[in-house]
Amino acid sequence: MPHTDKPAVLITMPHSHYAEKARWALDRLSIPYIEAPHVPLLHRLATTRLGGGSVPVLAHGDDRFVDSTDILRYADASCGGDHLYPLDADLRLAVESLEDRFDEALGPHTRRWAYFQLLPHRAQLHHLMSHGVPRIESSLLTLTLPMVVLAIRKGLRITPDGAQRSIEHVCAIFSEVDDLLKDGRLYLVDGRFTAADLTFAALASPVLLPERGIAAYPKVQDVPSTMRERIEQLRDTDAGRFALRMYAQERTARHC
Ligand SMILES: N[C@@H](CCC(=O)N[C@@H](CS)C(=O)NCC(=O)O)C(=O)O
Repeated sequence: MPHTDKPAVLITMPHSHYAEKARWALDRLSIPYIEAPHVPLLHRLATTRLGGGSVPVLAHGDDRFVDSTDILRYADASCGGDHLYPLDADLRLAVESLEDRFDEALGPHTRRWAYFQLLPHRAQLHHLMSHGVPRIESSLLTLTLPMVVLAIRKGLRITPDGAQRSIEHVCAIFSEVDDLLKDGRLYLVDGRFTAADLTFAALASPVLLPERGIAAYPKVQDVPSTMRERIEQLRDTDAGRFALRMYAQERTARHC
């Protein structure tokens, strides 16, 4: 922990699932922090000032963490370790490799598919992207939303084909998790909640919309019917049920 009494500051966008991954870890380990949510594009003013780019960024004293995995490692180490990452080297490796796999092969695809579904629905999108941000940013988003949508469409290559490929990637990762769970285990590694479970559940949240999840997310009954049907299919898999159970049972504050 740095030599400061001030709480850490977590820069986020309200709908970001990587930000949710970091927020979950900080909440779980009861690390004091203040969240500073920003609308897309303006988030870069806050993150670049701290030496980062994407969200989340965590600033604590003089320390800066510009990637969700680094934030989880920092949170775990701040509490003496063995909370999100086992001390045992082999188990830690197993947790870290699943975390990397979900970071690389799940998070970008749940995001692309969900954006494809929601980008045409401007009122819902505005709500999603402005939840909790400074009022001035919420007003500005009314003007900048077309630019934000264009930037997201181009930057993440949001096309019908891209969305189709992404949902196939999501299903492949869900099948991998289904296979891991086949032996009846309750958690992915080490019989207890770790960064692997947290990362899977947080990064799957755009395709599951868990009730205790990201506050800005719409309810499943309010999303377009094609999106809702797919979400219901994914919820009805072992991996989907597992992620929802992690949200129901493990999205709680614990003292470290
Ligand atoms: N590897 C990064 C990925 C974070 C990421 O992709 N964040 C997205 C939001 S979900 C973002 O900030 N996109 C806008 C940008 O890159 O400026 C992490 O784990 O923190």
